[in-house]
Amino acid sequence: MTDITALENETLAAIAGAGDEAALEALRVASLGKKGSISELLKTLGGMSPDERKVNGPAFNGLRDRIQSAITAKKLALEEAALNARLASERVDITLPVRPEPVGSIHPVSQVFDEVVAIFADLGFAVAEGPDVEFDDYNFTKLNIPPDHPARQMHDTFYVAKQADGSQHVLRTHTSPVQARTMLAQKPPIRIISPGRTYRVDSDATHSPMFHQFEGLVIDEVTHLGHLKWVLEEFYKAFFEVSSVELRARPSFFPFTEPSVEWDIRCDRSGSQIKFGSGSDWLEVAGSGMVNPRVLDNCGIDSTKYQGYAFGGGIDRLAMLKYGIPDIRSFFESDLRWLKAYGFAALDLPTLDGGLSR
Ligand code: 2U9
Repeated sequence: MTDITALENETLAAIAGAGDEAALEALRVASLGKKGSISELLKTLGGMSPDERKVNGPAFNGLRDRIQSAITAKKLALEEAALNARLASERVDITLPVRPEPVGSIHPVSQVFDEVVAIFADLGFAVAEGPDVEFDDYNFTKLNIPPDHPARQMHDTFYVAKQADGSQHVLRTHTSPVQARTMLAQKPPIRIISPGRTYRVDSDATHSPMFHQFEGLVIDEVTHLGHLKWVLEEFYKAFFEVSSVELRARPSFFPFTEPSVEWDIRCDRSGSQIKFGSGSDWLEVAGSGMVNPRVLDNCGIDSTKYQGYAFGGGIDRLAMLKYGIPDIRSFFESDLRWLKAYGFAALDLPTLDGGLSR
């Protein structure tokens, strides 16, 4: 028995002193492994008389269990110590200042995109998104532009090869299909904007084959052109960061709205930079109208109960106006020197409280 006590004390002391997991594993093999000291001891039980086994059996097994528990506890302690050492050595001081030199910048189109979203969010509009490659049906037919309608020619569409089932896809020519999808998916009241990429076969200083639009849609039991005008005024005031704007309405035509209205904003072009809110010039800024009841019916909305207004404008064009960028093509040339000149500080998200553009 003295031998067993000595073996236990010796093994427990070695376990307590193990410096790492490899040393502990070596100790486990030396005591509990196939030829380990305790395993050898257990083997001697076979050659003992029943009386001897009655005394030594529980003693040997107890020894084995206590050594096993000590090894398990030590293993856990070593793992925890290793993890703590790693956490201490890999610690990152998140209070350190960012790199002093600016390493990237926000593209003006992204900046204006975020500004538009921030302003309309403040006016209670949710953002809706949809695919760039769209069904011909959603891009045109549901919006009251049936096949062979002359209005399709206004859109200079990029067509995608026909699908095996004969269905036709296009690169969306406006974000209007997002509104059609929203009306098909949810019940009024609806109050959304759909900013995003749009595509048309067109390229010059003021047109790009890929450009960005924002469109808005409000559907409720009572909506009218007065609401629409107020929303646009609030938007342009906030966007151009002026205390007042004046909008002028001109009758227009869009298949998806009836009546349709285009809006000009009062501006001053006498200086080197265009100014908004005063002056004797006018600049076209948006198209709009009351949603054509046919479009409501096509999109599952009861046109006898609900009515709505919609509007749309160009995001790239807004960026050109606000930040004095003369050629739309420069947005997409990936010229780093241009981005350095026109880019915005990263992490400086536009908010109405913190300031839209700084
Ligand atoms: C639905 C119903 C009506 C969206 C509208 C305009 C007028 C418009 C263009 C102006 C210049 C976009 O950037 S631009 O090319 N848009 O003039 N958009 S009304 O009307 C809708 C949309 C969806 C279901």
